[in-house]
Amino acid sequence: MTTKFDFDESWLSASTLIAWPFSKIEIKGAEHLESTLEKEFLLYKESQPEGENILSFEVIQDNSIILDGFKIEEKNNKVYVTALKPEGLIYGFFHIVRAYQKNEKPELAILSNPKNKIRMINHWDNFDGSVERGYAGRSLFYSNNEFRLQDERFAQYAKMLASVGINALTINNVNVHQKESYFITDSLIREVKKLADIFRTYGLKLFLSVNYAAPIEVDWTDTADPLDDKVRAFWKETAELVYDHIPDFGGFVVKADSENRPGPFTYGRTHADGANMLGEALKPFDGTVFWRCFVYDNHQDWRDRSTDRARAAYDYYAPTDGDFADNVVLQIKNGPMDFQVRESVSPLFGALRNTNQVLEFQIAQEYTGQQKHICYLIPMWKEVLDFDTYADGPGTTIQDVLVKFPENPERNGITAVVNTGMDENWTGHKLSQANLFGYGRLIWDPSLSAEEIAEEWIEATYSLSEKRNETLLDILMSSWDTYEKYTSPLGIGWMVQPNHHYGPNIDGYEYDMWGTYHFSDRDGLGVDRTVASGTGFTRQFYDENYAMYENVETCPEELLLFFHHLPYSYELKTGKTIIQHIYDTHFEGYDKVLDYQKQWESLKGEVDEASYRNVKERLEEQLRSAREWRDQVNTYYFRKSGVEDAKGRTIYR
Ligand code: GCW
Repeated sequence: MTTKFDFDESWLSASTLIAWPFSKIEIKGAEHLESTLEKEFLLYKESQPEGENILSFEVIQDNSIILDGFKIEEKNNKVYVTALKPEGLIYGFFHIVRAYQKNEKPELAILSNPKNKIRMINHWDNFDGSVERGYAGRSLFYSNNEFRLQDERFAQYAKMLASVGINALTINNVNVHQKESYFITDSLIREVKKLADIFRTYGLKLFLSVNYAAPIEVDWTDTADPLDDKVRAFWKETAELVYDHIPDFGGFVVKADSENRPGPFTYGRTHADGANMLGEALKPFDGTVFWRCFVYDNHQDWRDRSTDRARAAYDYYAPTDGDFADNVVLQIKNGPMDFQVRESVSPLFGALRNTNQVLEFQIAQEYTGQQKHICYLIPMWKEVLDFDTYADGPGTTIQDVLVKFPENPERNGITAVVNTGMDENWTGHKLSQANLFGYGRLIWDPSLSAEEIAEEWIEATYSLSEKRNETLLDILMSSWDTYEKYTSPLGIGWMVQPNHHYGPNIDGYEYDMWGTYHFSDRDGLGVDRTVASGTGFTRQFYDENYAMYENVETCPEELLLFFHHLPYSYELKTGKTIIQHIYDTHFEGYDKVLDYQKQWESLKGEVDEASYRNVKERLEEQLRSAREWRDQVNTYYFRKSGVEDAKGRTIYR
């Protein structure tokens, strides 16, 4: 019925299996996941029917396995997958699928434990079927204010997510509008339950984004004051209703007092008051509240040079460390601004020592080409996870912080805004699938390299010759750098078209209220965030990083203009001036897209026709857009600075 959307469109294709030596499956203790394992097994077996070996799954006690990890051992023509939980068996199964997509006789023995407990995705889907920052068609879940009936497609999706270890999801936008406020009420909870039932069959826990002002929105009361008894009663009864229908419901994600969304500030209360009130309602059911920290002044006056949006989350939340209930988790974007192609990490990581926390990435390519441009994001995320906060001396990476603070964290992990929709290939741009796949793989095992992950995706998705494998790998691995080159330089960000955020508009946000400025003038550009002469954002980091960023000599060059305002004539380590660097990178970035076109053409016949056309068409748009970026940025800075390109290339006057 839904063959259009079958798993051949994802990295799970049986057609890329090199072998499948198993003819029989044995399962013990897999509980609600037993039939899932059986079903999956049959699918792969049918495609390679000649196997003789036995694949055995069992939930056991084993001290070497932690959380929902798994162990695989081989003995006498039998492969044993063991885990502490049924979910671990599923992850073990897909590990085996990947192994046979890569190799005819893979070495299967492995102990694989996830680094992060919570491995989540967030949908920004609206009930009307639109997707906020969605670039892969309409919402998977809704159309015209109704839940879609696409059970098979949802099961496929659940399977894709589980295959890379994702274990939780929200299904609606964090901007919860009026109609979506009813998801947690009697009128719609049965529909939500249907989805929870499907996702559960692949081990995923369902969460909902909720409107902080839901008690007002659904006409229960006229306030959302967290200390008001009626408000508390609303949330308590709501939690009871939700868990009545979905006993393993995960909990709520909340965007409050953020970008005009309601929140406790309206009532003179703190975010701990608001979040803890929700935490209390969910506590009897062991539910979790994810409270987003994307809180800043979005009515800033560009004339005011003392306010710095980058400072906002730390300024508010760092002093609240320890104020939040045990089942409340602060959800923090990777950077202090907003998913730019390059920004520093959020200094809240390492500053919050007694607070549950999840890091939020954006798989959806809002600021990185909107799934029309190729931008493989794993290298960026790896840099974030590997960043040394110095919170407990050298070597306290963000990844360590997430498993260390608070002590024995029960609810920490990583979440991300997802990039999927109704498009046949799930992600609009076929190569964007690598970001979803890679996200799951990376947060399961952050020690994997971006390259290894890209290779895994390529091998799971296509059957390419070795040479073409390398071609595609090269495209993916260089794509973030390429995108950065032809867009905004040296960490400055924000030179995008307002609202939809696609394509260049250098001054589009320069005199706006969002706190997103680059301060370019005739002499130079960049945001001075130093203590010495700027906003003092640098001081939010531990001493070592503070010193590194504060000093222009030691500030990493890719973030130079994120932290400093510098003249065009400033000389970089390459010996180039900033203005020459701007010209060079913009020409190089564009040229690189020309290379991608040639490289992609060489893959014709080796990738399926649908992929081939999809990427080819999108590369045409990427080239058009890169040219626009190149010429607008170069012209803009030529006009500001009056400095000629040393290489005499065409810069429009
Ligand atoms: O990046 C901004 C997006 C908004 C989004 C917001 C957020 C859901 O442009 O569309 O709103 O971030 O993260 O809350």
